[in-house]
Amino acid sequence: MSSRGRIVRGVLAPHPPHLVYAENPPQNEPRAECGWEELRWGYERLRHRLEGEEVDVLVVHSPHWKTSVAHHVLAVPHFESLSVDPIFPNLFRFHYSLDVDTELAGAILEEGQAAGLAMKSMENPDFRVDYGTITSCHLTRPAWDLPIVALSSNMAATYFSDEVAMEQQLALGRATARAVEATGRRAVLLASCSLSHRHFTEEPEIPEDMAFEHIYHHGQYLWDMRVLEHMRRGRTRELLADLPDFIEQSVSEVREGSLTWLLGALDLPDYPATVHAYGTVIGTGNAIVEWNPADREVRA
Ligand code: 2X7
Ligand code: FE2
Repeated sequence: MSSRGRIVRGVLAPHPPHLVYAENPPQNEPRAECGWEELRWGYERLRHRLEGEEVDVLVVHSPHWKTSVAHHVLAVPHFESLSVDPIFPNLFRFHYSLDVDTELAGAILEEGQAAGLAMKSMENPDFRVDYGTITSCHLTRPAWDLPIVALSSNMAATYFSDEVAMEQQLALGRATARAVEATGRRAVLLASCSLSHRHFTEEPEIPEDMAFEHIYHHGQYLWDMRVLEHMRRGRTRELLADLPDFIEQSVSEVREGSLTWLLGALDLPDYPATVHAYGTVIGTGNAIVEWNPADREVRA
């Protein structure tokens, strides 16, 4: 057991491919003029905050890697391919090349199994990594100079109820935290998801035409603000209590478990989170939110 291992930051790190498109990185084929600045500048603020920190690995939980049986963990040392967004192939054709921290992946698998969770390692070298994982990692760390660990969204329990699924994701989060500590890793955890998820159905001719970009339903906005206020006040228990209604009433992508996993890993933070940005992408609510576990120690 190493005392060095810790979660350096937990981040709500949404993955709309539009944000990568608008940044024009060399890995992405389509070119953009601009767009979604508020959210992109929020990611920039997050990156500044991470600049002075020593980080070994990014651990990401993505709603776009859905599994029906078990929580899956990427367990091949290197992946390289072209990721094309199935809905927005005009915006996201991203050539990725990434390394996986297989030791930490194995430790999460073992800790999850020991906690009674159905877990599986994904060992197919030809597996195509989902765009949620790629986008959140890219926007947090565009240099791609760190290995990652990626976790799937196990949907099995959601067919029973969102409450039961949340319990499992909290347990997976706690298992992740134990594995980070046991392997001595300094990890940044990324919950790759949007908040409210009602979106428009017709894409504007120019995707980055911001005249079309706004929330389409005031109720969705009120929900996003309620959820963010809980985060800003460190009210995680109230947040968790609200999530089933939030999921139902705003079709929220938190249903897939990324946020609940993160809150479990952070041991239900009772300290305020920093909201770096809030904005819409195709009408869905997205926020970049940072928790610094050192804030708990400061208050203790
Ligand atoms: O996957 C997404 C998303 N969650 C939100 C907005 C736009 C595109 O893709
Ligand atoms: Fe998504």
